[in-house]
Amino acid sequence: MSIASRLPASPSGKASSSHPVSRSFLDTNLPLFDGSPYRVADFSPKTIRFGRKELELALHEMPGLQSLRKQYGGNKPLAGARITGSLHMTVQTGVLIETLTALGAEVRWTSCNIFSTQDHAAAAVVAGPTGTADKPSGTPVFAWKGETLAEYWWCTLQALAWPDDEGPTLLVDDGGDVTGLVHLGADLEARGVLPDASMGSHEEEKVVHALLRDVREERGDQYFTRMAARIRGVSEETTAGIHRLNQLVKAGSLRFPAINVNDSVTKSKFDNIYGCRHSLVDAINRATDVLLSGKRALVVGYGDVGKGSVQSLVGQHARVAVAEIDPICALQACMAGLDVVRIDDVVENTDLFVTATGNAHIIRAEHMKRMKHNAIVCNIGHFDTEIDMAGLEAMRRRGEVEKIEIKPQVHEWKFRDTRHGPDGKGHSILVLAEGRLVNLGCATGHPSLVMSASFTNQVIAQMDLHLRAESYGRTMVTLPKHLDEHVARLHLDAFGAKLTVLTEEQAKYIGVEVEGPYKSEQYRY
Ligand code: NAD
Ligand code: RBV
Repeated sequence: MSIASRLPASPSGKASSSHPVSRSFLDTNLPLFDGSPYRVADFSPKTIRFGRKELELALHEMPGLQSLRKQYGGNKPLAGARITGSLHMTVQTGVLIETLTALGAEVRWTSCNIFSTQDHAAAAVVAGPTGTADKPSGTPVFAWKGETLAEYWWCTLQALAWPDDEGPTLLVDDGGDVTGLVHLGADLEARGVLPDASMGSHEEEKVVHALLRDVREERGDQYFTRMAARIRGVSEETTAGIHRLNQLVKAGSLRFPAINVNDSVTKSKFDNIYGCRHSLVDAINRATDVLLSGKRALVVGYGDVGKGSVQSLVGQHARVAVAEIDPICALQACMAGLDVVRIDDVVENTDLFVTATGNAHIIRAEHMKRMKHNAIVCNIGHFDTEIDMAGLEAMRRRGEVEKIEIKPQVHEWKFRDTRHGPDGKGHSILVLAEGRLVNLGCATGHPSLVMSASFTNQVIAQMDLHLRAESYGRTMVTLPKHLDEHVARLHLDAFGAKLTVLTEEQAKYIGVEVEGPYKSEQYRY
């Protein structure tokens, strides 16, 4: 199916730009600067209604966001903020977007992954709570499920390209792609380097450089420099993005302050663990429907995401082993009663492989060649670096393996010259979501209640940056503990939990205030 036929032929609303019409970007058939108010897959009234109903149900499960709307909706603390978001365009993210706009912000959005958009959520957000297909009154969204890489980076540019050319004042990022694009664009401009696709070392980098080259040719050599100067700060959602921001801080090249949302306790110790506990098995079931009980599973990486992933599989009574590089995490796995193994020692007799390291080159093509017939291979880390998809592709080009689509985001890879498949012929493996994060590619990500805690931190971070970003300097900070405790408190009622209140005497005895914070900064939960 061509892109044009998947996208609305003429998105409603007028394209608004003072610039001449752009050339189209790579093979997208989309003008580099589209000027359209939105691009989504399906903007029919039926899809909008479905999205709206799911947003309403999700809001009920997101008490943190409800509470922020109640507390701040009246005085619009985000008035004047122009927020560009790059975060999975799901139902839960829809509720986040509409919380930001309820608090006064102007918002433009894109997804941070080519497979994670829920098209009905995107449509509902564009229509807005009171708008329709004919008269949308919501937020510009540029995202659809199943983008190509060129479409993905095109969407990211549209979310940054405000119609009046002024750009965003704040970013919400998940994984660092939008922050990285602005930084790379501005850095190349500062160094006087003309970007070119040949500068990229792999396919995605080539697309990014092609985008920067085209922007340079159309908008000159100050486009990203000016944009970066206007951006007052970013709040980053996930571990992978925090790694990238740490590298920028270390190199002294971070251009605006960053709030590390991931390391709020009510984010990483909930979303990364309990979110994955819900959504890993959900994804494997939706993708394959294979029985997990009694099967041998290997989870590579036993950090927060690995711990949630293991719990998810143990809940199905799979026989789970873990691979780790860190002795502390490996010992934690031992204490949880798990075998700690090396992938090379178990690759032939494992039924299911899950990578959760945030690292690269974890499952290599040579491993996949040795796997059992119909072994399932998937990744729940942020990027597609953990499973060697490029290695598999190279084998496919050499005719050594065949790629067969079972359904979108579920592929059989059939090895031609192995002999341990049926009848002593080639074996197959099943790769989910093309090696990208499986819970958002094959399912719908974490449930609303978990995302409520993460996104309450996001909104608090955005309000804080809007109020006083400059006070942080060009560095990365986490939100203070009393706000972390506040976010947790906002979610207790949903469970009917009754918190015990300290007496003055008890508070004095343990050296805290009655109203908190209750733990030192070093406490690990
Ligand atoms: P983490 O740092 O807590 O855990 C990663 C673990 O992997 C660490 O314990 C580390 O020692 C281990 N590791 C690193 N290299 C390894 C290797 N070669 N072999 C074995 N183990 C190795 O990070 P996290 O918070 O668990 O996040 C992991 C990834 O998941 C990140 O990319 C993050 O952005 C992503 N994430 C995804 C979701 C999701 O919904 N899919 C949710 C949260 C985070
Ligand atoms: N994530 N979002 C969802 N349902 O919208 N599910 C997971 C959702 C986020 C989560 O916060 C994690 O850190 C990030 O996706 C990884 O990209």
